[in-house]
Amino acid sequence: MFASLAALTLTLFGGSAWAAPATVDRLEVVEGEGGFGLASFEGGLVLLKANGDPHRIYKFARIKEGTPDRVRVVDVDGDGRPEVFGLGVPTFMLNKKGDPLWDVPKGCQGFALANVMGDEKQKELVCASGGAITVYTHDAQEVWSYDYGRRTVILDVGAADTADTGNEDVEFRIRGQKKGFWRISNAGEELGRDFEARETQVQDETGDYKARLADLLGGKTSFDLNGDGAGEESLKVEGAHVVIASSGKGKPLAEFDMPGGVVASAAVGDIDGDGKLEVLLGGVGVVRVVGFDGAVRADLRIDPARMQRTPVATLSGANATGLAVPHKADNIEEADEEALRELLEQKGFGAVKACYERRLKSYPLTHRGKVILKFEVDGTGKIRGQHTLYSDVTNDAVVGCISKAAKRWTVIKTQKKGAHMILDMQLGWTDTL
Ligand SMILES: [Ca+2]
Ligand SMILES: [Ca+2]
Ligand SMILES: [Ca+2]
Ligand SMILES: [Ca+2]
Repeated sequence: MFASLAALTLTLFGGSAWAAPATVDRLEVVEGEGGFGLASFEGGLVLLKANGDPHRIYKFARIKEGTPDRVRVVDVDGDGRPEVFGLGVPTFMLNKKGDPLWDVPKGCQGFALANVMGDEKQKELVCASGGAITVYTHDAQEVWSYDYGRRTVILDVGAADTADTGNEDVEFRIRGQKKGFWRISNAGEELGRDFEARETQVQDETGDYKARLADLLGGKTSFDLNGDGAGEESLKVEGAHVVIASSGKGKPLAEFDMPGGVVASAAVGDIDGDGKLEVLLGGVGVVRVVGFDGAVRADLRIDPARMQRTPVATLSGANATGLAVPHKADNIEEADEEALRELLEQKGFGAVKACYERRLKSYPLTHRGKVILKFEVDGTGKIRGQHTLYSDVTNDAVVGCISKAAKRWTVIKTQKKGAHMILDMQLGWTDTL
């Protein structure tokens, strides 16, 4: 009787309450202005600041087939600083700020970075999804797409300069066909199948990550942690015991047991650009940030089930012309402002916020950014037209929703023909662990 009750309890709570925290099996430091640490684990990645605050959190599921890599860190725009790619469902690329620039919601079953066109320094993104191969520029513009039909599953995407043109052709394998690769020219024309793959994929910036990690954790890699130019520091890990040794002095700079009992990953780099290095250590459900002085700066809890994205929508500017009734107001500009404020307080901006919130809930990779909309107001105070003056939130659903909401607004004090108002909005989010 007891046994069956225990089994029942496990079944009931197995899904959520017993979920294990994620093991951080890869850490990187992306240096430079606005730099960050990158922690990757099954279920997502976290970008973090030097003080240990989460900067951005991205959750994504593993693609069952294809590449075992979960993240790739490669400089695709040629500015010397790597970009971060999440390879799963969704598959995405982050810009310098750590914000989404490009994404494929269903994920790429096959993914490659190659010089398909133009400058060699600027890599193109090759994504196989939904039976099609699509090439994008480093800044997310579509170059060409080749459709093999929805039922085709494309795997093992690569690229090679087979015709010695300086640009690479795309190669791939289709599921169920063991031999022979298909090839498409760099211009998107099918060259046929049964080729032997000559794949020359762009390497991850971090090279052979696991070999490098072993050297780092075994104390073989030394670094000048405190920036004094002398006394090289090194990291030695035995089980959960961590020693940051300084060869110049007898006493270690830091010595502790890793919370959670395991060190699964490590990285050393200058996250905040102050010239002194930080050490990141990843374990089960935790990332520890150690400062140049050996002090523990933060322990971040890594549990995908607890991670939250909260939308933040703010009105950074608004102005109106012609809303106020001229003969009723002494100061037209003030009266216009008053009318606009009334509208926004009573019904306006809440609707804008709701539009962004709803979209972010259904798709967490919705872009962040600025949206400036101009609304035309008719003599009855109704919104009659809307123009997008600026938007880097490249999602029409958000702007469309705002536009729809605005049609229900009424500007109470308008009388004048040709009245309009301009709303300058900032749409984004904050992430918490
Ligand atoms: Ca770059
Ligand atoms: Ca290129
Ligand atoms: Ca030193
Ligand atoms: Ca630093």
